[in-house]
Amino acid sequence: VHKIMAQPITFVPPLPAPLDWSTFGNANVKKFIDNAIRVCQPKDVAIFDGSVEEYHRICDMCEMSGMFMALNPYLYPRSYLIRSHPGDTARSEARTFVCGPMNEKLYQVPLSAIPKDLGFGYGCRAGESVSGSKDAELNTEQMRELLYHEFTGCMAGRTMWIVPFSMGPLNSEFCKLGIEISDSPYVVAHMYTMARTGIEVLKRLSAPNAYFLPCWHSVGLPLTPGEKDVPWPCRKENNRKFIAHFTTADPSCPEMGPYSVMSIGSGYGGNALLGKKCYALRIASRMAAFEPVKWMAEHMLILHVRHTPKGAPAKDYFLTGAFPSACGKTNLAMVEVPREFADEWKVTCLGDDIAWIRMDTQGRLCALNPEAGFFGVAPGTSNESNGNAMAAMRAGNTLFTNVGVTRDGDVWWKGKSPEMPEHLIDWHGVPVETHGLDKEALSKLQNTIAQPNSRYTTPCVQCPSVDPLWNAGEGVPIDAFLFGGRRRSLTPLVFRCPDWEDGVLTGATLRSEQTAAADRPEGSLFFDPMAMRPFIGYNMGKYFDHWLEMGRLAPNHPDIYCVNWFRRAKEGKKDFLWAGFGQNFRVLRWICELAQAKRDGRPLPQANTLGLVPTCQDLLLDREGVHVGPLPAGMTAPKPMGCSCILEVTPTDPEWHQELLDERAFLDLLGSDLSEG
Ligand code: GTP
Ligand code: SPV
Ligand code: MN
Repeated sequence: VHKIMAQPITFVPPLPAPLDWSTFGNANVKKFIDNAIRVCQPKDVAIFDGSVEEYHRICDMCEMSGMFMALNPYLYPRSYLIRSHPGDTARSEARTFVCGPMNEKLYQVPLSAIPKDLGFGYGCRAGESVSGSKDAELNTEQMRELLYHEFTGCMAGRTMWIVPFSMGPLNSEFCKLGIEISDSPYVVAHMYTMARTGIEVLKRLSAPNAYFLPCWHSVGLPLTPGEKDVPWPCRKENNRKFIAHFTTADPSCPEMGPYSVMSIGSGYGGNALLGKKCYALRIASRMAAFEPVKWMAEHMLILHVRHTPKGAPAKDYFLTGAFPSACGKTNLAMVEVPREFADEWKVTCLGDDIAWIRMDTQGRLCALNPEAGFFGVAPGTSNESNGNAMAAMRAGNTLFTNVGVTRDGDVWWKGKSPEMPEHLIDWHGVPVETHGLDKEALSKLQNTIAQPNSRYTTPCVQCPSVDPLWNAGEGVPIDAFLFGGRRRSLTPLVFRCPDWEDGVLTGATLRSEQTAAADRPEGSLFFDPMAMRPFIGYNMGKYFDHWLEMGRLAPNHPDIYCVNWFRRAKEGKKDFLWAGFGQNFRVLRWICELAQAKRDGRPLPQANTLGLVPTCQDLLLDREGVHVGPLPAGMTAPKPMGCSCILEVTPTDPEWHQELLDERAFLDLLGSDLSEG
């Protein structure tokens, strides 16, 4: 209790003498670091060696400085709560820039010409249309100049950490290296969990030709001598944040290749952990399309379904799913098989956010998770909805950002338990009393305890359902790609696209209701092609072409499905019609059965105009949504999961007509960049 309520302590213990950075790395590494030190002018420089001791030392140091607050070690060993600045809680899409070669555009039309209600006028911009503010249009070289200006002296009074990291296991052909320089110990601690860091990466970087992505990160708040730091340094003004991706060589160091990332002003997840969305999606998607051997970098979970029918050998299926931010990737990746299926079926997790996909010699597309940890949405996570995530957190080494905390050092957010604990401290650090409040007031209050985009960060290995192959480095052959968003109407629970081209069109016109994961109005409908709209690192039309090409290159490509866990009743109660979470396994099971039918060469059932929609029976439900079929001994029939209306598709519904018009208008925005294919 004392620790959690304590005011920040200003004394920071001195670190042991840092490793000498000049003793490792090839010529480019040295040049990058020399340059970064010269530009950022930090107080001192330290290499993060990736050891657990070093990680603990950073956590201790952050605890002393007041940035990290230790949680109850009996509940969450070696775990901390961190409260960000209230204006720095999500990805800043409007401040994210992809700077292409001159004249290259991410979109064919000027951003100003895109109607806002098509949900397309935000996010990445490139080349000629890079703009720092409404009135200033900058080209790539001007943008680089601006970022160098912003970084000049930005680390005064702070330690610059050098974090060499690998996305993907080092023994893997998928693996890509990077070096992130950062003045945020929060970022360093997160990189330890989310990426592979350490001596082996350092050694690899000593090879003369070793490639790494130069990643610049700073909170952008230099300290004057004697100035007291704040618990969460960042830039308060949104328009002073920049998350810039360069895709052309820096004229001052062309030998480092075309790519670099420069991020300043935010300390939050996807803005600051540059291996994640910046490298593994934006830069990697570009590498994937432009390298001679084509591959894919997608915003996808990866899971493994194993079916062991009684008396028969086990059958394995691998699935990936692309859902926009906060639409259910982590939860599906860790899905728990309901008891009624647990005798024969098992689901294990390979990744929850990003998939790198390459074709194998058999023409299959194989996926690998380049990350090493989970950066999961806290609200809604409970022992009931995602026991695997809860167990992973409880195993310790977990960093919580912007959640609430109880008197006894436990964490809390809406949905963690049905009842709200009586004494809580909300994510702003303000004590909240629930005593004497009525039901309605209590329910309102629940939403304010944790920030809606509050997160937990925990290592993959701690997830009880982690797949034995998650770290193998080879990639697993995918049977099905799932696309899905939050749609309150129209889209049924699941349908199977007739073929690859149709599936690509379905993915390209994916729409979802905006969530709290980015800085845009919540609830509004946005197009989010392949759940990649904020992460495509090049022209969107070319990205769709790349998808079509991958289907042609890989004869044994996966089938494509579309799912929607979020349909609601048209009238009356507006609750979700489908129980979701563990019950989503019914959909996975149906997909695996179709994959097996395909392997066996059996014909598939007839499809309607949209694609193939299962019957209730296919999901082992009756029309009221009650489980049909045998139950394990002692188990009573569980309550309904949903009803048959979640499978209904009504082509005559005028909303469908409008949907198709909107899709056309959206695709028309790509103009001549959209190929005939
Ligand atoms: P990012 O990490 O931001 O990319 O999000 P994500 O796609 O991993 O989403 P996540 O699994 O964290 O889920 C986001 C929110 O949706 C959480 O509050 C979940 O509780 C909720 N959610 C996930 N799956 C389901 C589901 O099947 N049904 C319902 N109703 N809610 C779900
Ligand atoms: C998302 O927004 O898709 C996330 C969180 O997974 S972040 O790492 O911030 O991008
Ligand atoms: Mn997630």
